[in-house]
Amino acid sequence: MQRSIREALPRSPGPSERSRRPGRPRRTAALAAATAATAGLGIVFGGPALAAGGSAPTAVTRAAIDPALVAGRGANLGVVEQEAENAATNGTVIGPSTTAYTLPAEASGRSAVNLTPGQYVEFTLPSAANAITVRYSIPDAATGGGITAPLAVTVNGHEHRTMTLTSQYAWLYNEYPFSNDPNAGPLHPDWWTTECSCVPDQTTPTPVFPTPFRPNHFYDEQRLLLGRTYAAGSKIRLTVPAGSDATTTTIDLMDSQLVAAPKIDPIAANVLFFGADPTGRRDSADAFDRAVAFAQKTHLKVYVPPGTFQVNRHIIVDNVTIEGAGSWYSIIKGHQVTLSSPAPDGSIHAGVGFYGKDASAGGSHNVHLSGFAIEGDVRERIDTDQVNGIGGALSDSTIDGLYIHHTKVGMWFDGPMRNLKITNNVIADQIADGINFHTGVTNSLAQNNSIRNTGDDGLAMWSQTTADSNDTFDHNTVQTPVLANGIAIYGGGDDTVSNNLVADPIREGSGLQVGSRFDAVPFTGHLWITDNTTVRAGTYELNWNLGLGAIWIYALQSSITADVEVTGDNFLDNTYNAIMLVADFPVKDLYSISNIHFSDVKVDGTGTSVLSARAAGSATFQNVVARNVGAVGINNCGSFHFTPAGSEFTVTDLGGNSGGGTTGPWLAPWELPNTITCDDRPPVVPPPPPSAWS
Ligand SMILES: [Ca+2]
Repeated sequence: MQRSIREALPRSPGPSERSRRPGRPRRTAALAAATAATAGLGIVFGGPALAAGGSAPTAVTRAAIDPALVAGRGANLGVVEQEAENAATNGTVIGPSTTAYTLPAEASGRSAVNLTPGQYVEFTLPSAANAITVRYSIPDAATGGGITAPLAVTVNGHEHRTMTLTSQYAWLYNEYPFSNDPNAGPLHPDWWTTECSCVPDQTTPTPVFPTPFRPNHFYDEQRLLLGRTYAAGSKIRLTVPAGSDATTTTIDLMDSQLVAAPKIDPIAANVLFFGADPTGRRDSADAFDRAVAFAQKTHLKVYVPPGTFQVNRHIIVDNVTIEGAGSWYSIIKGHQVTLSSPAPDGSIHAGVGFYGKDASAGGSHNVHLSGFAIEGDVRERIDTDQVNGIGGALSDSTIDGLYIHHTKVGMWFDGPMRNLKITNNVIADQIADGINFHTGVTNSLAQNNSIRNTGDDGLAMWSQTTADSNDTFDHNTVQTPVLANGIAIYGGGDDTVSNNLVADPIREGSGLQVGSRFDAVPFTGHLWITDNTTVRAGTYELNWNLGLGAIWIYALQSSITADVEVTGDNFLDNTYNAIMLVADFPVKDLYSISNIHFSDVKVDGTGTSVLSARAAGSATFQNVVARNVGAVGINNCGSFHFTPAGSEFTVTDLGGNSGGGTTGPWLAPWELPNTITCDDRPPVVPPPPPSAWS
């Protein structure tokens, strides 16, 4: 058994221990004319809505699950989600499948619809809408770099528009830090490689890997203002035109919403007054700097009217408010620029971003950003590049209602810094993380944000060298991180993760992670993980060849002994386990996990166990109710010594634990307190879809 367990664990630093670097990651009339003309909005205010189509709306979901099952959790941004696989189509439904490196696995709900030219998918609106967001995938170019292809949008058979889809920001390949080359062999032949269970350059004959090697990050999304409001019952049809260069167009989902009219602020330092070009043709970075400097002197806000503004570098913000007309109207868009020589911070590219001053220079304070979009142009992962949407250190500041797209990391903060509030933002299609509180970020909040398709953790607190403390991630929705975790807490103290909805993590991570890794300071004080819901997490870990848990508590660089309270959480449709506690095998006798407390938890559907314990330590359980459990309720391996004294991991039953599956109650007396029930790879029993608890 021990031999097989050793084989299941990675030999050498693999991608899951990839090096993580800082993701640094003319007035009213003219204004109105400029904004209407250049933004191409064509909004009709107060126009009549079309008559209802007369058929039932396409099923409305949240993270591809019945909204009733996740009520009160996740973000509420007035967006209605409808999955393509639930819509009318003459295309082909793909999935569901959780197999990494495939199109279904990265789709919301692990399912989508493939269209060939001429085919369509049609959504019937459940409520009035004037804007849609389409999440899709189209193929890469044969040698990488992406293609563009059209998608026709009609409403009730009229109002023909064409979206230009792109795969220029999708399709990464290979091992960390990934590549845009679909034809390359492994980037790291000196790494232990799971596909061959070998180190390729130490193996004879040298193994050959099929290309594309590890394709991922397939999807992208695009927003469209419909120009008027359409009533509930209207049918929005997405059709691939004949002759599209995309052999297959995959539609994952459509979001619809009612976008408010542009916000106008006449008493402000309007960037147009300072020379900004709302057509996006001329570079507006210097104009933004002038507006910011003027606003700082006069204590006015900076106002960004509707339009597209080209900015290809950082705008440094300190003691200033920058307010747009709304994230659908005020678009700040950059090209990636290759620097002639590296910047002092190591960047070799510049890109659009709003940055606080570096913490070593005191950071920035009193910065308030709201109501605009940041559209980046990042197509590859270079961890020394500072090409994030928001960066630097921002204390006593707020970030509200932004849309951040195609940057490396949506918001990456390097502390120490304090008292930042991040609310009501949408972050999509990132090369790396969604939001990262890195190094000494304290008393800060990320609330009611939507994060989708990140290339690394959706939301992270990373206490590298200095603790993040008294921070909260609350009421956020995180969907389809293609690598790593939905929400990850790496060290720190007295932090809270509450009321979030996390769905569809894909590989080398899971829904919620508590990890002593990446040189984080150890956990101290408490960590409250309260009233969150995960769905379709508990992912397969490729390097370990093991199923994870929807919540994954991982001791790698220190023991986890802080008071971790997991209360009121629901773990739904777990591909493998609901809960995994694991010390990495080489440190299993050095580090343990204890003082972990689960209460009032619901587990609906596990492919394998409720609890997989692969560490020394202990946990308590109270009112943990499970059903549709696919394997033995507790898979207890402890630290793998298998002595007559039983497992090194102790389970304490505090009462009220009930339910189970085909093997009996999940927490049965015979398993207590530390019966060895270790089974590396129990057969996976796919659970039925989650349903209401009566
Ligand atoms: Ca879908």
